[in-house]
Amino acid sequence: MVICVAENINIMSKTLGPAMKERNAGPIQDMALALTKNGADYLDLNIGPARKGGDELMDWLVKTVQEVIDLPLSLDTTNPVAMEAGLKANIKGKSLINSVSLQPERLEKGLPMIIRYNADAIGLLWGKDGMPRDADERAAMAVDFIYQANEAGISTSNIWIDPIATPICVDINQVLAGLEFMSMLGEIAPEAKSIVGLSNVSNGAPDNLRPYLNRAYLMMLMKYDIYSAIVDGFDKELLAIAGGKRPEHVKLVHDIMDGNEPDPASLGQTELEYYKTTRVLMGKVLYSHSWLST
Ligand code: THG
Repeated sequence: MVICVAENINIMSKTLGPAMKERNAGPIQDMALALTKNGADYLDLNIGPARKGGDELMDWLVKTVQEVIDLPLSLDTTNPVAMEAGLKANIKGKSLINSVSLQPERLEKGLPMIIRYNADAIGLLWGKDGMPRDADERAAMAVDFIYQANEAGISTSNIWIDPIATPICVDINQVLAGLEFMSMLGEIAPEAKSIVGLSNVSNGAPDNLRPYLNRAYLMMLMKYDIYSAIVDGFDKELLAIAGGKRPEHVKLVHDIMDGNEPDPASLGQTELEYYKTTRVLMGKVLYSHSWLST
């Protein structure tokens, strides 16, 4: 079972963005109920950088959502004042702070909030010099993050490490580095949890094809016991995979990763799609928007 954090309540959304700005609860509560019904485990409340009035917005958003559902919340903002407002407003379950990074200022403000509000936090592997370039840099940053959290009195088990997924159409090497890092994390910090934003990988791909990339990448990460994922909570097939309900597809993907390639001619439609997508995500085939039809 992979914990699913639904990403859909975000200020970039064409419908919910305006609803947040107008403090129009209806569309947001409808979305929260729909995501809960689909089986999401957490709801990510993403208000972005929210420089102006972020604290009021996050306070309102948490209360609005908690009027209708009981799921734990992931509070997604880079504004520490808005983050604290959300932590204060939350009256149900343990909050997930999304996120604390290795940037000195975010670390300084973020770590004490974990303690003060008895929260979990996503440890985003983003440092002074930006994004890590490969799996080893991710490993070094994960060790550094966990060390600093422990020094501040935080248990490793409260940290969900996020290696930062980036779009396949921008750089396949980062997709591979994320996987390689996940294969290392269990040894680096067995008590740490992990989380990956699956939709980041398919960003820029045609909308109707994004689910193939998201689902295949999830199955690949499951080989290394990924703990949780940030997901499109309306992709029911993805939620089924995360819930352990597609063992035959997961096995196919893991076999391909192990070099046990099936004969493509023997595969059904869905299996063939996962076969092609896994090979693209492994870097064996160059990504293009038409990867499924060639
Ligand atoms: N790690 C962590 N937090 C994150 C991310 C991550 N938060 C933000 C992001 N990545 C995860 N959230 C989203 C939200 C929406 C989309 C992708 C990731 C998305 N939205 C559609 C689009 O842009 O085309 C629009 C959908 C809509 O209109 O609602 O793709 O990696 N810790």
